[in-house]
Amino acid sequence: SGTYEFIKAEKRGEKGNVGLIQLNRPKALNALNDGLMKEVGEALTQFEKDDSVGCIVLTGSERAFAAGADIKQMQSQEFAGVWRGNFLSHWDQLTRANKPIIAAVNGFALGGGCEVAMMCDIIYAGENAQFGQPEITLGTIPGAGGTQRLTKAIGKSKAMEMVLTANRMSAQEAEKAGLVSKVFPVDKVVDEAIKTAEKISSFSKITVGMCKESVNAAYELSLKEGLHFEKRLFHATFATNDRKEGMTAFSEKRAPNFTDS
Ligand code: CO8
Repeated sequence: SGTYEFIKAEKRGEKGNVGLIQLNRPKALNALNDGLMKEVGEALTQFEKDDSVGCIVLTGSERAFAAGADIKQMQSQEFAGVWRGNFLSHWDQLTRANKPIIAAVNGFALGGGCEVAMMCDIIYAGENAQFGQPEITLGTIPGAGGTQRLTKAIGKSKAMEMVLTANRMSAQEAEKAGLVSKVFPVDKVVDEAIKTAEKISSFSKITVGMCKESVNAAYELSLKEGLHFEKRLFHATFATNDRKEGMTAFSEKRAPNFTDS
């Protein structure tokens, strides 16, 4: 893992099979400037390439996951420039990762911070987490999925209310609404995310990748197309050594030894 200005990246877990990316711009509550998002992309590329890493955890500090896109960086921008440069379009690199990403969210996850968490595959929240889309207070609108992924995650009425009022949602409400899968004490959430990531990393990377791809297809495809896609991937697992090993190990009452092949 290289040296970064705005993030920290290291391998964690007993077997070093978890890639941990920590947003580290504490004075600005991890506001997501261009440099920070570029570094997240670089760390992600490293962990995607690293065969020993099976799952990635993205976190911030105990006070803030991220308080949004960098407002000071956006303040002086004008329409023609952001349109021509397709401003912030590179953020979606997170959504193209093959390996699963768990967001471990403490404190503020606002605007782009909430959107980045929603780009991840699983969200764990600390008890102090607060999710919100306050863009409307700045005269702008969510631009990285806040009107789309949030609506799919918690439904129209709750999403509409958050986007139109800027009201924040607590960790407990977010769990109830299905935005996050589990809530933990603040000082435990990263460890719990790493534990889950270690478990995911213990399975075949091929199978993990197929599970992720297939669940994500549910967001894009009709039920009929999605079921067809799933069935084809299911059939494809029968071409892998790891499917054979998994079923053989079960029959022989022993632990499987997956080789990612
Ligand atoms: N951008 C830049 N700086 C920020 C940001 C931000 N989003 N959030 C906080 N900071 C800075 C503050 O300016 C302050 O800096 P300084 O000490 O130099 O004044 C420092 O962080 C600490 O913040 P506060 O003093 O405000 O701390 P408080 O505890 O009083 O308040 C809050 C914390 C409530 C989180 C408050 O900082 C806040 O409201 N922040 C802005 C939240 C926000 O509106 N976020 C949405 C931004 S817009 C956005 O994300 C659009 C996304 C579009 C993405 C499109 C991608 C394609």
